[in-house]
Amino acid sequence: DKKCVLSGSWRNELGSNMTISAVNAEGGFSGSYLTAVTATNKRILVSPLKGSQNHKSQRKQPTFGFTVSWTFSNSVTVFVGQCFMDDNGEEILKTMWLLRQEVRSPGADWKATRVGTNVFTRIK
Ligand code: B9F
Repeated sequence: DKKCVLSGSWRNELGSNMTISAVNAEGGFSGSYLTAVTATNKRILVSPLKGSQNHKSQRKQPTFGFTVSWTFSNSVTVFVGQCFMDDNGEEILKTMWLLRQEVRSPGADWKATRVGTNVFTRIK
């Protein structure tokens, strides 16, 4: 039975690209993320990501999480998701994310977090 493997290159429905390194024995991985979108006119740069996969008994469809620390802004996005084998035998990552923006004061906290979903497919 084919297992869903996180390492490799992926693209989401926005056109963002990420590359994930090999997953180590502890489930840890790193990689890089190039977002296709930004809500400001900042110049987009490649940003590093760090994450971990739940490794208990080498699941076929593992859960994982990773953080992208944006190099071109004072914000971070955390993703959580699961690596699935779809009906065509293709790997697909279903994720949800929280984007935390830097704000000036606690009173602005209410508007500091965005939420969404992204679906990634492997770049071949
Ligand atoms: O647009 C974000 C940003 C942070 C501070 C100024 C600009 C950084 C890029 C986030 C990319 C998101 C989407 N790309 C993707 O692939 S991460 C989740 C989505 N999936 C202005 C203030 C806060 C946001 C915009 Fe900004």
